[in-house]
Amino acid sequence: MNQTLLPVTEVTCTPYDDQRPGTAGLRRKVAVFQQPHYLETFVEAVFRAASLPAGARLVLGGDGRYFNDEAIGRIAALAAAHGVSELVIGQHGLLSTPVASHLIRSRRADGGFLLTASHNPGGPEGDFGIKFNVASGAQAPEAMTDRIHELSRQVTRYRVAQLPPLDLARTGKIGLPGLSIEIVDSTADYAALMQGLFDFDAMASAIRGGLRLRFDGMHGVTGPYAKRIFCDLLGAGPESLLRAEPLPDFGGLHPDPNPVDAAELVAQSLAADAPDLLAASDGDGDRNMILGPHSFVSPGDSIAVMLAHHRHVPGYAGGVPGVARSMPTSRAVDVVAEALGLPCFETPTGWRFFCNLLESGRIGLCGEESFGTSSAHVREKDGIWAVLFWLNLLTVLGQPLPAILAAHWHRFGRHHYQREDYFIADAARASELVEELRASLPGLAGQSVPGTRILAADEFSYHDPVDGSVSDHQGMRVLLEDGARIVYRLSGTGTSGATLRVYLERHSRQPNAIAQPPEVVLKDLATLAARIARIAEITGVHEPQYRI
Ligand code: G16
Repeated sequence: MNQTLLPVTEVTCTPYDDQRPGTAGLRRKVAVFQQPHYLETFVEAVFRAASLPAGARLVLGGDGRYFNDEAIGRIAALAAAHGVSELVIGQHGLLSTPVASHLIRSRRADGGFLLTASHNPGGPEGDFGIKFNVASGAQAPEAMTDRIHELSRQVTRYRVAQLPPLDLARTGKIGLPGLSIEIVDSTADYAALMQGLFDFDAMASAIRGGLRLRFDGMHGVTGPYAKRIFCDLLGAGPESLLRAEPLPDFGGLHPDPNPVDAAELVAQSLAADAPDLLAASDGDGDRNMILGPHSFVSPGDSIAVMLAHHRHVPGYAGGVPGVARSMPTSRAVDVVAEALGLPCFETPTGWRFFCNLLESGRIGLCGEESFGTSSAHVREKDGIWAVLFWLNLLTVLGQPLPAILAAHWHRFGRHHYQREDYFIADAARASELVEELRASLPGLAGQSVPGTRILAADEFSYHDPVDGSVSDHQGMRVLLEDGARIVYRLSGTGTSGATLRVYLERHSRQPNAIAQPPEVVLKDLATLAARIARIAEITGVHEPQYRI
């Protein structure tokens, strides 16, 4: 018997040439996505590259930024025309990135579209993005994103089904010919996942006993999840949440949880009556920043402390098989892994590189300098998970956050760390800098520099131990004889110009040095890094736009 299907229209178009996904999906200005057929061309290329089974099930949602809901309707129309038979969509079009990954896994979906430009600004003048995650919940691997780009240049026609307008506010099922759409309130699913990992009774009791939490949602997607978990389930008061209402333009702010963009929270951490734990998450809920009274936990320290104490947290009490960090991330976690006798993997920047390691059971925790941390519970980084991990640690260790950090540094030494971001409006200048630096690498080893010598200089290449793939040109590193390290790479998440990231790191074991702030300990390294790469001469940019 023939099944009745939605009417489908074929549309002809001219392909675009610029749809190569970056570090995490395709990110462009909203105006670029609003060009005729731009979104459809990319999504069509994803469908062609993904080769989904007939009657596939997909998850669909985003961080609520401007253009989110319109994109959901248009992607749903393409999906139906491609024979997708089930769509799971977040209520109000909202799904945080880790929750989308979780839903893909828990609903046994064949993949999902995540509509986000993460921490990039939103609104009509801001950025938009589309990311495709595969059936494991992981971001599409590099071979697939290369294929998507190749196919996007060949799309001259696509098909769309005619769907009625979707009411994304109302949860429940919408039955259409050949297509079932389920609008889900994902906060319950996510809270249940977190309850399986953390000791909610102990955390609630600590909050009842006076532990004070402050969470800044930065008007991104995490507000509803934070309210459900921190307030409804753990009993924190409403004053614990800041900017917890998702807004399409993030209130005009840059929703990036770092000390510069979340300066207000940092100021609260420095007040005399600072809460015990302060944290922020980004637009799509995958990044996190952790603070305590007069303390900032750098992302590299965060994953290191988590690893050192993971057996105290119920979901990790059985231990983890290993850990991973991206190459530019501080090596603080390596020192802990070595002490625990665990393997520590070094991957390129980009969460997708952790996913094979997670999927094959080689690692149980991973983290990145860009304020991302997570575990094998999903295949994305997870902001609220990181906050709960720290809250659980404060509860079981019974020590204030600054004391936990100080004890960690006392035992393992401190990896002073800083990232400098140089915004270079003319991307050609940035490419020139990279080419020149690459050419200079072989001659750097052995050169004397103030106070020490360059031990080695190379370009990072990753050999994936699971699928054997090789990823070249993943950042240039300069190692000094005193153990300090400089790393250079270009950002893959921006939407205009180029951003050169310079990562500085020095490991200190002496109490005097440990007590110093990173900007003091790393000052000479910053000067050396700028000199080696001839940043000012080649680009005309003399100062970083950000020091994080
Ligand atoms: C993405 C990736 C991360 C990466 C970060 C920074 O994060 O998922 O793995 O570390 O970009 O990338 P870049 O240095 O190339 O700008 P998000 O939170 O933006 O999705």
